[in-house]
Amino acid sequence: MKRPVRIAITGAAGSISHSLLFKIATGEMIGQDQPVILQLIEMPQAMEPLRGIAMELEDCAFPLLHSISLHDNFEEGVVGAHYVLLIGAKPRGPGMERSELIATNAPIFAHQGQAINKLANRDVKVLVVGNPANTNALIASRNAPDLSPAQFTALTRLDHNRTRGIMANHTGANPKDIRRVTVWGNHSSTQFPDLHHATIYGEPALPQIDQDWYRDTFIEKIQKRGSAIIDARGHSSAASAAQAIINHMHDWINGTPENDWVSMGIVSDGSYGIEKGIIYSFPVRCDYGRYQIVQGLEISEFAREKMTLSEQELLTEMETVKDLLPKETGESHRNLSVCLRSGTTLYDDGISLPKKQYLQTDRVR
Ligand code: NAX
Repeated sequence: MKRPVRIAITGAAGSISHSLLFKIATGEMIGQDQPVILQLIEMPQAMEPLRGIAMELEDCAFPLLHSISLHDNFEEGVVGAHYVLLIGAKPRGPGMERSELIATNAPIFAHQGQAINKLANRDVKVLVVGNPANTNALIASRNAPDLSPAQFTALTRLDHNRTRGIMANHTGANPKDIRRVTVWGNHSSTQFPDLHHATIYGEPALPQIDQDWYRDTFIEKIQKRGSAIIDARGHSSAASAAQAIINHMHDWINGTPENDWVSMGIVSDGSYGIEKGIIYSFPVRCDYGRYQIVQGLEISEFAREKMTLSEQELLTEMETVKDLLPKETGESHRNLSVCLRSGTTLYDDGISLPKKQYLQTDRVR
């Protein structure tokens, strides 16, 4: 049995976490041989519901769940973390503009970036889920000068999975036979679900579907899927977001399948002409706990236009939060050639958080 790893999660009593925590504890995220320590972080007013969730986790008797600690303070909860999932964010209220949402959440992610920089494991892998995910990831990363920008990512895997799922339903193929789809850009309605390089049963996907349907219906359907789910359910995607988080982290840690790639929001190194330094969703392949952008894909005029639109949106968002982006990290974000750092050097670091400890077992020490 391996030594346990520390996973710090914000928004741990929220809807996404309610599906996610149980999947992590069964080993779906990292592996069936990897014990986990959950460091759950919430707002002070949500600590009691969080305690209830910890009780439920305990009641599942998961063999891989080494211990749980509960925190209403980010600094305390992120100590020694090998993985940090930033899910908690202020939700968009009725009539709230996207720019207001950005401004409200920005200082939280600046603060969290600083704390991760100081207190997390040096090989930490960070995934930002809370919206606006790409820009929040940028803020966190720019506020972590001692870590590599490549250690910070934003979730666009839900959009990637939606692209495959809806294509599978449309064509009758099994989702596993739909490969090499890409979601470019921002996790917003400007994202571009690209099927130009996709395959179905190993053959190019586009000739197998109606071009007008792809351009006029499919793209918008993916872009607006989040809103459609809110309209139908009255709440934003939760279980599918949890599944996407599992997929994103699993593939980052364990590698992507042969003959395929995934979409991840990562710092742009200028590939495909995208402005360096923004967090943009690219097609990536992962191996040994690292990722690299898939190079050499042909970009049509149609695709370029859509990719640029999303890039422009991210540049505008960056402008909105520029006061929270320290100048000294600008250079490291603009001059990143390959996205490599953070392998799988994971070990028990001997840190214990006794006061906040909820569940402790000694099976895997
Ligand atoms: P919920 O409102 O159910 O839960 C959020 C939880 O976060 C709450 O319990 C709240 O108390 C906590 N929280 C808020 N600020 C916090 C902070 N500073 N530190 C610790 N905890 C904090 O939202 P949920 O449905 O779980 O969604 C969470 C976030 O994910 C939202 O911002 C949502 O917009 C975003 N999403 C992002 C997706 C993506 O693909 N990137 C898809 C799903 C989702 O829409």
